Parts: sequence; structure tokens; C-alpha cells
Amino acid sequence: MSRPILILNGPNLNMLGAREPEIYGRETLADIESRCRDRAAALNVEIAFRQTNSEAELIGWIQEAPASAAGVILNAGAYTHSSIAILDALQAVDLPVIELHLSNIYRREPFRHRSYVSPAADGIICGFGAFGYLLAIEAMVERTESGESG
Ligand code: CA2
Repeated sequence: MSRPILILNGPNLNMLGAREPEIYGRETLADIESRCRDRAAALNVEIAFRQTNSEAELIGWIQEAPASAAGVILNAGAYTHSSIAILDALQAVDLPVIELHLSNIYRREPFRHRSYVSPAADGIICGFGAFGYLLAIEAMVERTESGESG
């Protein structure tokens, strides 16, 4: 069995569906996970889907990824805009990384325009809501199964 794609979600994403539906949509994170599992099954790949509000836990999962995962899809939430520690962790990991956001961070407040994740990402998907998670899985499967690196 091949290694799972690790889908990591950062702070406050456990609140999805509860507030700000005009920005983040009405689906809960559990709804999104369910859609991801359906898409992964259709593509015949495994996923591990996680959320934490802790920067340290997110970094720990990134550090452990090479031992168990095929690639990392990361919605780092607000840590995207603040965490050099997450950037350092990602840069130490020799795996494909896709940066993911529900919203188009470049159409929002200026402080969201800077991403500390992007320099470590193979690609970025943002602005497509929950559908972006499915796009990211497709892109990761294409990247890992074709053996592309650049
Ligand atoms: O668009 C995204 O996916 C973000 O990563 C979401 C983060 C935000 O800080 C980033 O700039 C962009 C915030 C997630 C918090 O979501 C909530 C949803 C409902 C209620 C409260 C927070």
C-alpha cells in the first residue's frame, strides 16, 4: 500500500461552517474531510486528515511526514502569515508540498498577502473554497505518481 497524502489544517479551521460563511463557505471541516476521503478513494490513494490549533503540533507533524507520507497539503491558517518556524520545518522536508487556502488571500487584507509557506511550496491553490482541497489532492497525485520534482 502506498503512503498517504497528509492534509494538515491549522488554527481555527475547526470553526468552519460556524461563522464567516461568505468568506469560507458553509461546510464544516468534517464535511470537507468527507469530500476529501471520497475523492481519495476515487483516485485510489490514502489520506491522513488532521487539524490543530497548535503551531508546535503542526511543526511536529511536518517533521514526521517523511517517515510516513507521500506529500503534504497544508492549510496553515493564520500561521501562513506569521510562522518562520513552519517555513523552516517545510524546507527541511524532502516531500512535495502544496499550500492551500479556502479564500483568495491576495484579494483580502494586505497582511494576508504575505505567505511564509509559499517559498517551501511546490504549488499554491487558493480561492476555490472547499473544492480547493479536491484540487490539491488531484495535484498531489499527479505530482507524486509522475515523479515530477520541479
Ligand atoms: O483561506 C484560508 O484557508 C485561510 O488559511 C484561513 C485562515 C486565514 O487566517 C488565512 O488568512 C486564510 C483562517 C481560518 C479561520 O476560519 C474560521 C472560520 C470560521 C470561523 C472562524 C474562523
